[in-house]
Amino acid sequence: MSRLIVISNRVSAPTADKPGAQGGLAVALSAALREADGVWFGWSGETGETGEPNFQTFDGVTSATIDLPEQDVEEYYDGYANRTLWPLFHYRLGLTEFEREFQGGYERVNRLFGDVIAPHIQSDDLIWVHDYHLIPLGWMLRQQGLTNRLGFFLHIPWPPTRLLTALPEHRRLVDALFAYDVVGFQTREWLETFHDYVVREMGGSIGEDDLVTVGGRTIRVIACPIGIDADEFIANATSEQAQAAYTRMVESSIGRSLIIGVDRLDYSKGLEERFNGYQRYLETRPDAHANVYLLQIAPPSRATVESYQIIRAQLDSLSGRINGAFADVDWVPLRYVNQSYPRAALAGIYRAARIGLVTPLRDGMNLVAKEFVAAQDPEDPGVLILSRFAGAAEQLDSALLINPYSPDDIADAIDKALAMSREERVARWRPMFENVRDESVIWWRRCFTDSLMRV
Ligand code: GDG
Repeated sequence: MSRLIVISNRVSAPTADKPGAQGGLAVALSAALREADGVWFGWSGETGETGEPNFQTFDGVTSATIDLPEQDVEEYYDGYANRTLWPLFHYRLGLTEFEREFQGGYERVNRLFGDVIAPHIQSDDLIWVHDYHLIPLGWMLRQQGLTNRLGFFLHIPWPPTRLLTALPEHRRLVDALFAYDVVGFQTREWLETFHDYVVREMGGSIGEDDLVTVGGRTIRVIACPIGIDADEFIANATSEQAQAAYTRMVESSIGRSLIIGVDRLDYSKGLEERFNGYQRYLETRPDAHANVYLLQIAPPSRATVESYQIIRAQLDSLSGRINGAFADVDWVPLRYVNQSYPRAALAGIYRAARIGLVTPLRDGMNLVAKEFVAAQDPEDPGVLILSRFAGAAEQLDSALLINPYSPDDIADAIDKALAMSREERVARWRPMFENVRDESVIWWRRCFTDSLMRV
């Protein structure tokens, strides 16, 4: 059996210093690494001179991390990954920064990853690279003479061709993807936008059996939606910690319906639009006041990037305005919380909610939507309101699908969800639940690695 080598910007496998539960991706990949005697490579998150990777094995999983010099972190991670590719790939041209230094840093760090990792690769290892931080890594590894089976999975959307061509080095970036044998996207939609680029910009062709050819090179390009560790999450939702969180929510709700939002604080998640939609609901349905409240959990992320500081300040002021305008002596319409909660507690909170409000403006997949579905009580499930622009909408199509840019759409969906009969809630929830259970994160991992093993 071949070893599996996973490479991502950060390693999220549990280690001796961070032994706790780490989310579905870490669980699924750790299980695969444990079985296949593999290694997970990535940046340690620390700044310093890059030396040999620091190998450690915890709970049967080996991780290997390197430090990066401060300038590399600024140009590669804060710069090209988070100020250039992230906004551009989420259709936010206005937030995208084009700096030659960022692109230089990106290539430098990808080359560094290649140099450091290549000596540790054995000839029949299966290599799986993750996400937009490391697009050129496959090419760098080929430069080192590696002929291994190489796969790449993109966790975020693939942008429309006309948007992508705003990136000065777009062709170079996409050319690098052709060093891989298998490239995976979250949805059919991102796959088709990629095909469009290949045909229009590269003069390539799309063949049978997911094959894509440009020049003399053919690779397999697939759609393979990521899922959650459904069994773990279902068990989570009825655990003691979840029960405690559930009771805490129910008691503090005093009969009011809870609407829940959970997101990293990121401008792609449509938090401002969500608050505006909720405000529209409150303005237009004065009779419903005091019967509902919105709990938004939003732990800060990427706080060194200016666009994240701006969105945070905007949400602080918008949440203050909403509460100032609508709150009563015994009712606060919006509880806005910038801290993170343990996964089991989140599961209990999802279960206590009447509505899950998931309104990204663009999202590769969105796992919160799937976690919300998994956590519901089958006899009396809550309603998922989901942005049609989340990758998850392809699978969770019996949710109330909305346009997150429209405050009226959001307000109407809240109204509809609160009035929905139990029968309709169950009928909408069941197919979503079956999807979340069947197309789990383990299914996703197999979907990708099976494809890679066929090479
Ligand atoms: C990228 C893509 C794609 C959030 N708050 C807390 C907490 N979370 C957890 C959620 C969920 C995860 O963070 C967020 O996952 P998402 O999928 O929603 O979003 P991104 O972080 O943007 O992830 C995305 C994903 O990659 C996987 O491919 O779906 O489209 O953008 O699991 O529960 N977890 C805990 N406390 C919190 O307060 N413990």
